[in-house]
Amino acid sequence: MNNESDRAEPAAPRPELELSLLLGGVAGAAPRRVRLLVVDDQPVNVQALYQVFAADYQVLMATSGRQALDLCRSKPPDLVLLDVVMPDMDGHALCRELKADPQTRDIPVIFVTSHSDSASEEQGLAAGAVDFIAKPINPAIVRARVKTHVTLKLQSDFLRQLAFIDGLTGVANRRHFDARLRDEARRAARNGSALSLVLLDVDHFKHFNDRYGHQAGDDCLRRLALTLRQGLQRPGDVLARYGGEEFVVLLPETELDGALQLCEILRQRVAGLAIEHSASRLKEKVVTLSMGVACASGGGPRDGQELLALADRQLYAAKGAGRAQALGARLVPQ
Ligand code: GH3
Ligand code: MG
Ligand code: MG
Repeated sequence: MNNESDRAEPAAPRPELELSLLLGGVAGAAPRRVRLLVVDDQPVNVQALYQVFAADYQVLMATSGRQALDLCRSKPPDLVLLDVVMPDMDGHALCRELKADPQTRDIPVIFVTSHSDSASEEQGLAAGAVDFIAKPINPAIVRARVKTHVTLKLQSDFLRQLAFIDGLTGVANRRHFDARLRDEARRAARNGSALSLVLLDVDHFKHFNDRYGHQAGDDCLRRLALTLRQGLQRPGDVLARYGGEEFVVLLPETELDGALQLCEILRQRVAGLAIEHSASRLKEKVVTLSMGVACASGGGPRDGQELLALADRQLYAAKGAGRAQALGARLVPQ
């Protein structure tokens, strides 16, 4: 969460601060500066817009449609200021391409144009632009329009993100996890790399709720989620709430021994929390997890569900072997 001093910033907050405020409540979302892309075949026009925005935004620049398209894919901006008349690919064509690609279609485009007749405006809107700004630019107007559209973009990014976040714990939800599992299984097949998956289930959690109440149970799940997230070792690792009192971790490019090492780190971290569980049937009266690990090496699983099913069987075995432990297996290629 953001602290009060963030909220007490001057009346006109800087855009990057607004972004961090918007995303600040979402666990794992790293705040970053808002990014604009200015596209014009005349470098002097690019410079003029750069001067207007450099203090408040990260400004990327392109002098051709092609270059702009490449930038939109490699370093997606939050808004594009786009010249209409350019050699090769003109502004309308670029805008249509951006809107046709799911990866770039949510980036708002504002045309900056000296053709302010209604036919040209109609054409721009049909190509998917959100607004028009007349050349020569008036800095105050450009700033205000950009601020409005950037704010709308950040709000819709935030709402889109919410659809993939678990409301109780703030980590990714099952929907997000399912999509990542599909992607990572494909990537592992393409690169011939290993992929591991860990299912984690709280031991005797029903007794925990019965003893301490559902609220305390929810609190416990939140603390576990935070601790597990802090225990992940690589930026590509994915933690999600799989449902109820179960979490799942996806570990790209990780062999079975690496996955089991991570389980040990997570076990120690959860033990470090020492959340009292006097109703546990285990000897230690603290909250513990059982973990089931599945690994597909040398090209990943044929599909992610197979990996999940194996992890589930290992989890079941870990429960049967006394809980509070991790068991793992390799997926045998057929
Ligand atoms: P085991 O060690 O075999 O996993 O036992 P368990 O009691 O953890 O497993 P079981 O599947 O019998 O019960 C899971 C319990 O988890 C049921 C429910 O009380 C609790 N639970 C599931 N989701 C939530 C939740 O969102 N909040 C709270 N507080 N409890 C939940
Ligand atoms: Mg369970
Ligand atoms: Mg359980």
